Amino acid sequence: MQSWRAVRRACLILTLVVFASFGGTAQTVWGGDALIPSLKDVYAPYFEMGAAVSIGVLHPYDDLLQKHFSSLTAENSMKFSEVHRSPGRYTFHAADRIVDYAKEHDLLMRGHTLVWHSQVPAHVFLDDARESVTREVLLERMREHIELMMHRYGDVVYAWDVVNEAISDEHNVFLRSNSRWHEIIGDDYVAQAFRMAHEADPNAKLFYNDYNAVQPAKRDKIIRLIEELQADDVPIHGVGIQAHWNIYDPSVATIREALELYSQLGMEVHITELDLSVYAWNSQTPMMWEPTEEILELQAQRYGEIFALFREFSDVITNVSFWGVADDHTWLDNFPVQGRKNWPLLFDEELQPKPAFWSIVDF
Ligand code: HXH
Repeated sequence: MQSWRAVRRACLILTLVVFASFGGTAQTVWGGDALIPSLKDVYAPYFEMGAAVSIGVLHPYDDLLQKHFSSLTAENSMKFSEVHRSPGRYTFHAADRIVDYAKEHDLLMRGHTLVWHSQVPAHVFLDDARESVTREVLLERMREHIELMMHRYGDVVYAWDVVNEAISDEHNVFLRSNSRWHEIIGDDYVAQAFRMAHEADPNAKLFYNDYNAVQPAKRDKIIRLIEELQADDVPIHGVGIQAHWNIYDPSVATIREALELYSQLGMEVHITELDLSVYAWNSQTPMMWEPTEEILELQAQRYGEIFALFREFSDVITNVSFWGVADDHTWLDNFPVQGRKNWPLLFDEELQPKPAFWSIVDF
């Protein structure tokens, strides 16, 4: 395989020489950007390359998005709370803008997400007297929402996270208990959502999406859920592994084991929300003001190993999407600790490729 780093170094030297002899024109002749390979081109033989976006980054990230990615996800704009904040008040502006951008630039879109316990307004579960609605009413509202979203965006969105995060993290608990969908509808709410989604758009690929999805206890519960759905002939076409990981965990062996088991379900796997936090999850790792070189190298090495694994499983992994584009904007800046900066992505705060970028294109 070609070594992009060596090619880049050679070109850089050449650029400097040309620059020295012809003055200011060199930059336009050799334009630094051309030396950076396109992620989506490098990975075209393996899977789609995606990124989560909000409308605010479409313009600043325009070059990066068009050069490196073949798929987009709306980070927040398609969530229930964004499109239907209060009864009868629909706000599609942001989602429409992202979908129009995807259309304009010929990008695929993943739809995120239809049925989730979080970022869903309370009114969905309440009647006019502010009492909980019945199962029948909630099923009707679920159907309305699913149809609304899938009909509006079905021409661009090719895969939907129909249900997000339904499995409990608690030992010996199967479905998450703090979900109003689960509380009011009951255990079959997941199956109901998938059936409604398939009726709304029979061509859409329907995914179940979750975090901690390679952690053995949760992984096994996700697999059990999917096997139960399959046994009941519920239309489901893929599993989404969020992959909010960090530079220490989970181990490559743990990820491999999970991919092997998920492969056996006979469905597609999407890596839906990839990022590698520089802090261990929920741990006491010290706060940094800047990532050190060692940390960036460790992150690069981890990204390299993880993408080698993804390439190995490219017969089942069909889309790998990052939860963001560059380190200047990431949801991890405020999570789990408010105000704490993080650097989990492939491009730095100046939108330049990081060591992690080179380690996944240089193989
Ligand atoms: C994802 N959840 C969502 O799918 C996505 O829509 C959102 O934009 C970002 C991430 C990941 C997540 C899951 C659980 C969670 C936080 C984030 O809850 C915790 C709360 C405290 C400590 C640990 C987890």
